[in-house]
Amino acid sequence: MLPFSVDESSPPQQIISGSSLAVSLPRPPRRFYRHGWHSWSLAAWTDLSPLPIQKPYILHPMQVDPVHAKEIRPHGSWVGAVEFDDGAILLLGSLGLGAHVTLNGNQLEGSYEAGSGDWLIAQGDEAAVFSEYAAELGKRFGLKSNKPAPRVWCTWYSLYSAIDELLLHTAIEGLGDLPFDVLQVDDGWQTSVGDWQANPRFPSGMAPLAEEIKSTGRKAGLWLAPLIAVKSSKLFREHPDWFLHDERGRLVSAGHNWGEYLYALDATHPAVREWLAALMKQVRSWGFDYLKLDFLYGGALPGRRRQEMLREAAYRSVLKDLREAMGPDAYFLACGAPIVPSIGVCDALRVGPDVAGTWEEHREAVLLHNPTTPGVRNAIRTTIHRLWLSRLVQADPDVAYFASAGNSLANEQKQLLQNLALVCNFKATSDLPQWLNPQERNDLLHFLQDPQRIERISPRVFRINGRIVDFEPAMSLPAPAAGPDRLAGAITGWLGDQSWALALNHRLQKNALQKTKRGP
Ligand code: 9PG
Repeated sequence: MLPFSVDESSPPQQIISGSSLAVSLPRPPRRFYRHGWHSWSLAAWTDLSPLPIQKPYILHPMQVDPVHAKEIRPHGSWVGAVEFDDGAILLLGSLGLGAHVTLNGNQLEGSYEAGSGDWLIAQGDEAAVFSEYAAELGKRFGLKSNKPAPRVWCTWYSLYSAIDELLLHTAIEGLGDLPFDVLQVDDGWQTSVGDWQANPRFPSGMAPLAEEIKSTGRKAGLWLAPLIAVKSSKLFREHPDWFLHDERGRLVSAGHNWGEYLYALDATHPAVREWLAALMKQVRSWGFDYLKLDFLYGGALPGRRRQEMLREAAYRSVLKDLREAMGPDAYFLACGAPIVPSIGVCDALRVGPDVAGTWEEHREAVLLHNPTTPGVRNAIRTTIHRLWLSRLVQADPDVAYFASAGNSLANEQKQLLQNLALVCNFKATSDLPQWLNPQERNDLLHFLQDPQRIERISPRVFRINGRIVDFEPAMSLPAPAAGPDRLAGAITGWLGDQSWALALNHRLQKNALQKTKRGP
């Protein structure tokens, strides 16, 4: 490990090459900036105590970088920073793929998974060091696309997977002339995750749906998770050899969702590459010109690939192929996506976990120490800590809510989320038109159409059209479970690791959804 030290007389920015680097800190730090691996993984300033290992373990491949999931020292993907008592920041950030930064006592250590690469060491205030890091990444990975930021209505956060042709038709009509640029169909249209054909709830097929959306003068958007498949899919049953295996020849888990195990495609396999390109061409030929490609971390999981290469390099290479196959005119939103390897390839990147109709769940936040699960507080916290990415990519903070029906958010919580969308300049909602009262519909109209003047006053405080907005209420992390919560956490964590319990939970949620989709 290359030793390196900095003090007040060091230049504010230096670029050093090496496979691993240990930067001795001039004085003890008080906080650490953690940067999670992909869209949903936590990004936040934390104190220096160990962050409890998040539960359940079965979800690690889909929520954090599984290679570092059990690291208890402060650590992060590609970049880490420390803050000293006087507020000064020292950042260590890799300018290449497959790197990790850990705080080890009074040393900030960075190392590449394989080979070596450049590192930026920057000192200054928070805004300055992150802006420098973004600028250096931009030189190597590419800059933000010049496509205008779209205003999106998406099906997920109202209808979830319970979508069908008729419901969408009603929603499209109800949206009337609200100024959305994109109507995006999310999860629920496909036969199975892996089998990307319209299911029986879309008897007319996908092309007429895209056509109907486009007849309203908007782009048609579609959700797919092209790099993973569920165990029960036809794709997995017919091509088990297309999926990522480990050194011992066992399948690599990509997590557990939709009530079953997920597996990741080995995108270095030539047949997989052909299949992916054909899939992109197919959805484009149906008429969809906005693609939300999700669960993309599947392309960068550790495992033994056909063509041996760094896992993040394999991911970036397939991402470029997907982009090429969909064509430069398509708008590409990457979600569940490893952050740095997606820069310069997609148009927009989800920079936080999912929102939900709740602020925070005690079970997830406290019992399971899980800051990745859907919830407004988790989404705001991580997104605010990723705003420095805005100069590289359109940062998607996920949707905002306007309806009082269908969620349990307080007004201030809904407003904080709406303000987050303004700060990111990425405006989206899933609110069903029939759930909005006239006042709420009017608020949504103004949100979509009014220009905003945004000024950043401090890392967490903004002035939006003259109004002061402070995101502080969403910033801290709940204290680790204590007393009876510890036992409850152990039991909940154990249950969460049982595939049957997750499958049962999935069935219960699906049934509940069938009841609510007719209206709150
Ligand atoms: C569709 C959804 C929506 C949503 C995506 C993604 O368990 N998890 O950690 C987990 C996180 C996110 C997630 C699903 C599961 O949601 O972010 O917008 O498209 O898929 O299924």
